[in-house]
Amino acid sequence: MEPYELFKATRESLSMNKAVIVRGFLDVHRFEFTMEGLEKEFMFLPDLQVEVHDMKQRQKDFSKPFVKTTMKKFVDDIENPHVLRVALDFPLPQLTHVHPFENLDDGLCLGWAQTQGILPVNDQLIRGDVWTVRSWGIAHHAGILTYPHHDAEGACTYAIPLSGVKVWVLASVKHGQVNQEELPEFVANLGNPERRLSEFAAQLDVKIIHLCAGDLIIMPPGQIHSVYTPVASFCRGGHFFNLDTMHLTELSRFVDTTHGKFATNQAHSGTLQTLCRIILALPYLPKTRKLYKRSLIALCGMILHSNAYTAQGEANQESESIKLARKIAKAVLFKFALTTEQKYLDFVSESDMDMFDRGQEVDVHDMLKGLRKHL
Ligand SMILES: O=C(O)CCC(=O)C(=O)O
Ligand SMILES: [Fe+2]
Repeated sequence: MEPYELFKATRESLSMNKAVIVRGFLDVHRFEFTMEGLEKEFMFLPDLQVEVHDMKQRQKDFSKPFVKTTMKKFVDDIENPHVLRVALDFPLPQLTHVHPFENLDDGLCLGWAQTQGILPVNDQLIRGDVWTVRSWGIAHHAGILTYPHHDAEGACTYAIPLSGVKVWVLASVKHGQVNQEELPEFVANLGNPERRLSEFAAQLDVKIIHLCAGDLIIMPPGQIHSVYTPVASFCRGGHFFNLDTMHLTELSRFVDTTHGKFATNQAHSGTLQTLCRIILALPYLPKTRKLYKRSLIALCGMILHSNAYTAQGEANQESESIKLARKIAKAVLFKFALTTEQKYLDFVSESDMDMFDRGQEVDVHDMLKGLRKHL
């Protein structure tokens, strides 16, 4: 398949809540999961302290699995049968998603790259995680299970094992089995280590994928997944936001807000800034760029009613970009007669609607163009 066709098909699948797998995507035969290999590939500093999850600690207290070690010691322990550890989230900002998939990242492509004529980036304090969540590495010792969860903040996630194998379990709620109101509790129960995925067989469609070195998986926002790593493995991946999956981002952030500490693995505070930047680009979208009703409304609602999505204990943010994005968001929601927060929340939680549906295509480009005067 031509790269551009592959990109378009992937964007379409993600917006329909379907994960995408590309076998043999990256040539990884030169990569070696040794300290030397990591130094060569990523310039890792062997003596730098890293915080890792230790499985003995996790067994004692599920919420406190952390221990400090060095990168070198972590890699040496791959051979040690008494130590079982995983190092999550090494930021690897030097990596970008591999072509053609870097263009799925509307936060970067539309938002941060193309709105500087509207609001210069140089004048804005940008949260560090805008930069660090976009690409990272995870390193596993052999035999580690990551319990079912969805990734934080309603981002899409991609992952490519560079070595080893991963048994990647994708779980999706069967049509009509769980409604929006029940979803936070349901996701929390799924992630409870005392429970088993098989207990939820009536409500879930489950697919088991063996992800080999070089294979790529891209998951839509909120995708429930559990991962077993049978042999030591290094995996690279990243998070991104896409305009056509905003209805799923909204749903996932709704779950995070309600049951945050169970359902997610970390918080990404730059999300709001990136979503604002995507909104600033809306008045400039060409007619060829399709817009879907529920996805567009969800994007605007997450900004205009941002307090509804602030994770417990997180401070509200105010900035020039939020003020400007709110003007656009308000006008869009007005167009759909969603003039109050309650009307908006009723719309996104409407029980007749499939909560994973992006909605019908809407012809609002002329209306959006008219909003350029606010910018
Ligand atoms: O590899 C794992 O154990 C977990 C990976 C994961 O959950 C992710 O990349 O989102
Ligand atoms: Fe995950």
